[in-house]
Amino acid sequence: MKKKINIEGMTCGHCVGRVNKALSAIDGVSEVDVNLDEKMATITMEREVSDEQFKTEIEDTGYKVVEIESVSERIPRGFAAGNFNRYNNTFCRRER
Ligand SMILES: [Cu+2]
Repeated sequence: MKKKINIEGMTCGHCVGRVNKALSAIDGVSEVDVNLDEKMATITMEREVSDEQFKTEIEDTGYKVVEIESVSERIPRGFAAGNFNRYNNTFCRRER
């Protein structure tokens, strides 16, 4: 599961580090990528984390959440659901 969060107020690498740290500390979050230019945090979750929780964490850290978008993981045609590797989010074309 992935979410993209549009964050207002980050101005430098220090801000990125603070947001990254706050988001990484949330239980259920496995990976965080914060892009300063795009004002966007991309979150990978092991299980569902509510938008409300992300919003609270980010705003407590001193930044503003503009929008939270859930990113669906579409399984490409030709791949069985079981061939989807959740660990590294890749599709494995192994023989059955
Ligand atoms: Cu900064």
